[in-house]
Amino acid sequence: MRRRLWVLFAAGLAVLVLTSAACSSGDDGSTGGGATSAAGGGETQTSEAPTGGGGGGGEPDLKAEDFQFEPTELSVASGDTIVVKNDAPSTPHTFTVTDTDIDESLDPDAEVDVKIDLDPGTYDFMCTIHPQMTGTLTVT
Ligand SMILES: [Cu+2]
Repeated sequence: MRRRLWVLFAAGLAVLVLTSAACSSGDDGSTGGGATSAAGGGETQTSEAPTGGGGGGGEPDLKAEDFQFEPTELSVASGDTIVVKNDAPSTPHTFTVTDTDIDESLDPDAEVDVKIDLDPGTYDFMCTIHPQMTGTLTVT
């Protein structure tokens, strides 16, 4: 009887030691996990940014700068909202999608959200103030 108690006690101790060891290694693990998920979050943000600008902040989907659009070829899902930024410090531009209702004024150094409410297809866009600023919008 006495021996059995001692065995139980020893077993309990072993469990305690194992548990605390597991806990501390679990802490290490979660620290590593945090770093991993932070990196993962970064990757997620990067992959979201070109897609839609839904979260706000970050890079605009389209920029007007140096009297040209960047990029000049843009692909957007129908119904998505894109962020268009005028990077010029003092020159107004427009984001005008030819033969559609989309005709946004872009004040200098400002950005606007533009909902792409267009059927899938390929559209030309331009700045009506500087008609040499053109690009191609593909709606999917
Ligand atoms: Cu312009």
